[in-house]
Amino acid sequence: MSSYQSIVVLTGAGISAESGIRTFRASDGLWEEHRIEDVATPNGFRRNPTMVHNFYNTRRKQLLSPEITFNAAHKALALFEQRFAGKYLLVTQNIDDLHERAGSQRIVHMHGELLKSRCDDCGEIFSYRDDLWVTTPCPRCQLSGSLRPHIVWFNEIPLELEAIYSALASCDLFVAIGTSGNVYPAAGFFQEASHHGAHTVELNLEPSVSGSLFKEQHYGPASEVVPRFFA
Ligand code: BJW
Repeated sequence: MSSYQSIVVLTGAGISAESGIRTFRASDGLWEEHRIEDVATPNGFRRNPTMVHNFYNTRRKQLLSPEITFNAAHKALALFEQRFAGKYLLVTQNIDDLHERAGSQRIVHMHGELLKSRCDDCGEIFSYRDDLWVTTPCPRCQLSGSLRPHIVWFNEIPLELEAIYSALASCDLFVAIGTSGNVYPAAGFFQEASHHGAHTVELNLEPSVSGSLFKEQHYGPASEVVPRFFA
């Protein structure tokens, strides 16, 4: 690893699976029980904000429950960041805060954060650990019913793309961890990095849809393969 000067790591739901947070596309995943159009699109929220708030309130409560803690994979990334002398960026698609709890600092939540809310009217973002209701007024502009989860839904533009593409253009190592490669633009990041000359690595429980296109692959639970790779 000491031969690399600039590293981008992309994480997905698989890194938090062993912490007890469900992934999306597994047979027991979140999308088996909920229609994406209902709970993860701007139209779904417009149609039934109460149902969408309930969906995220339930997940917020679960994330804050004592049994949910970061695992060895989150910790290995945080320790690696501390000792790596070069440029490093952790891009996560996850909306949980387990990377932060493990100690990661240079991190971008491209699909938003579960413990934040945003005012649709004034745009202010708030730390939010309580249940969010349709009637909760915006603490800044006082408008009622304008708060929404600070989440990037389908057909919305992911966050901090400029910083991400800039890091992808200059990295010499790109590592994707625990993501199925189904959701764009994140699913195309390895090709972007590779196009600019980076070595690309997939760490996953099983091959993702584009696993064979990575230059190096290691398969197994994140709590085992990630600490081994970043040792
Ligand atoms: C383990 C493990 C263990 C298990 N150890 N591994 C056609 C029609 C309409 C739209 C599109 C279209 N084609 C493309 C689009 C765009 C669309 C898209 O990609 N759709 C696809 C479904 C086709 N994308 C968007 O709309 C995005 N926005 C966009 O494109 O804007 C336009 C634009 C972009 C760029 C520039 C300019 C304009 C927005 C996408 C938002 C995604 N939001 C969600 C919901 C977030 C909120 C929530 O959590 O409720 O984000 S969807 C969901 O999927 C979530 C995740 O971040 C994301 C990725 O999932 P992930 O992490 O890969 O999880 P899984 O479950 O799929 O996979 C888990 C993996 O872990 C598996 O591989 C397992 O093997 C592994 N694993 N246990 C290691 N122990």
